[in-house]
Amino acid sequence: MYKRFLITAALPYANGPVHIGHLAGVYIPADIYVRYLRARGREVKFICGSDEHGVPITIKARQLGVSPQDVVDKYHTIIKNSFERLGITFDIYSRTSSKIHHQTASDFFKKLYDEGKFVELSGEQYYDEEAQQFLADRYIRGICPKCGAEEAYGDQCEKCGGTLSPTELINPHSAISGSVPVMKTTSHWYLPLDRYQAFLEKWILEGHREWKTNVYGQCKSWLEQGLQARAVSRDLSWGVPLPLPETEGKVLYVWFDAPIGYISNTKELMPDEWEIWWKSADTKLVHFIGKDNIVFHCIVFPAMLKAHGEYILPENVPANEFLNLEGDKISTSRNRAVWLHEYLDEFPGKEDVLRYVLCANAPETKDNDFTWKDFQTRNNSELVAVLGNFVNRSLVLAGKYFEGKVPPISELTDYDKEILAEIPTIRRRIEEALETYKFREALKEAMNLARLGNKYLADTEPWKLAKTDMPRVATVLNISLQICAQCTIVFDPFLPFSADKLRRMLNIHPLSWETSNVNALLPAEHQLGKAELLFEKIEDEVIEQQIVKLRTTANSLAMETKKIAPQKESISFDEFAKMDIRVVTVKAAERVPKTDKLLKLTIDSGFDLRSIVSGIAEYYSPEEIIGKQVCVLVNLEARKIKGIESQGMILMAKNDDGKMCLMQASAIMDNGATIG
Ligand code: B3M
Ligand code: ZN
Repeated sequence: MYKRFLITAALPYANGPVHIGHLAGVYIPADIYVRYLRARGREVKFICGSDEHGVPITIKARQLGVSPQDVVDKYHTIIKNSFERLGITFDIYSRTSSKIHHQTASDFFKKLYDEGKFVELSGEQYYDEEAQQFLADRYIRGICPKCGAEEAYGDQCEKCGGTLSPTELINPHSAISGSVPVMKTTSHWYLPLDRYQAFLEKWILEGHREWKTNVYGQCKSWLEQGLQARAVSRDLSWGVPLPLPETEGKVLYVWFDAPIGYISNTKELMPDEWEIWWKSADTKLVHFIGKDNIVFHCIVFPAMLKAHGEYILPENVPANEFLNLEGDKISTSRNRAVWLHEYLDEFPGKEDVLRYVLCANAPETKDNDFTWKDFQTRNNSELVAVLGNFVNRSLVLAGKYFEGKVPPISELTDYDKEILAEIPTIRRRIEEALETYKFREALKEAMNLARLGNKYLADTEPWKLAKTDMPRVATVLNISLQICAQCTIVFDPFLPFSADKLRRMLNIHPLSWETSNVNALLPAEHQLGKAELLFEKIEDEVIEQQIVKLRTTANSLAMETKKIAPQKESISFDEFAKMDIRVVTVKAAERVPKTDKLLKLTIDSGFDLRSIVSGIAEYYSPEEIIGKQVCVLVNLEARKIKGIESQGMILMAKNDDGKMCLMQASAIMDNGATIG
């Protein structure tokens, strides 16, 4: 009933390369699905592009000392190129810094604005007076109130994973200038999602019970919590400027503009027909994403589309879970990943091995783990030993006994008929699995076709009949070669490079998926091509190298990109002189309950005893620090930390990686000795 299929894949942030987690989660399943739809003769457009706005990109730009445009130009090219090399067949891979996207996104916003679909709310937000800009949550750092971790972000603590709001941070400071931010009033526009609660409950909870359980479940819990209004604008200079007067310095929130990138990329691809793809009920729209993007693709973007009123909604959002690497999280910032462009350089000609392993091991319903050992095992004992072995034996025997031609078939035994009858059954199982986004299962069924061929050869042993019953050898090899031809069809969505190679060995053009008559695929006397190895074994040392590489780069690159905090704005001597820093002695110390980083200290300042709360419990136990002479800024305004009055701040030295140590006088001094 659908006339066309509009398939989108999550727009990767252009602040780093693509890694195997992205591939397993999003891009390989999407490409398999699109290749399958095309093989079935359906009209398909496969849409993607770089997501080039948002705070992570501006942070990366600051880290590298370049502009955000430089960052996205670099990574857009790397990402686009590596997808092409892996055979990901987008019809367009564009980018959200394009003019057409800026225009499309701001028009989309303006329509909702003019129709009163937004609410405008003013509120207090942290502002960096030195950098003269409002601070997005990611740009505010401070001590996590939940666990005491230093350098927690304004929206999240990476240490304990707690969700934070900037005002909860202890000792908040700007990640841009390091200064203490001030609260300033700013206004933003919000999409009142609560107004779409009833619609979304009906559309999802009643209308899409067929969605994957991990997706349906996440939507259900979001809806049960009750939807809140979400900001659609931000105080940032990098992004799609708001199409409203007096809003310079404000841009569309990245998660408002990015999904509209699917529309603008389609518009770029088909300037005249894009609307039929996005506005006709007989278009099937499917979003391929990772699980962290479910709420944006199932709740926020559909609410935006509904608010706009002219667009269709996604028919399915088959999100995958996460892929881990050697038992731990993949981390871009810690360079703990297998980067696609590096894999392609280090494993030339093995694109399909990665496609195979990441599909066979895909985190379709739960997080899964990629190990280099499993990569090797699946290559050697599945691709080489089953599919490669079957194809090679069929072609070598045809070369040996029939001059490389497809031999004629004579009468069929019951076993032959059984084998031939199994082929359409396996194909049907592959189709059912692919139609319902079960790519692991579909690939397993495709491998069952190769297993069927392998078993058929092993059971009939044509090489033993060559002397006595050539007609029988001919029949067995004819059927084996028909199965090889079927393999070029069913493996094409998964292993396009190998399917091409197998077609060359069989000397055939691409066969239509709809060809169901297995006997007619390769007519008798058809001249085959040269037999080659479809896959080659991967040796232990190759895998060992990758494991060693992961162990070293996962730390070294973080070291290489270790950033020394930039020098702060210069200050006058008078400003410095305002600080009153003293040598003091720690008289008592205890852990702050329910935190793992905070100590409550009682210090003798020479003129009083006072308490100070400090985030040093990870480096000093109470016993270790009692009796030590340390340096304290005694005239810092007192503040409550976890309910404890803290009067001053202990001076600590801190590395880029967070390691800290006390600053101490090089000789015993009087308590209260001034430091200046
Ligand atoms: N840029 C990818 C991510 O969250 C995000 C997807 C946008 S799709 C519109 O990693
Ligand atoms: Zn924390």
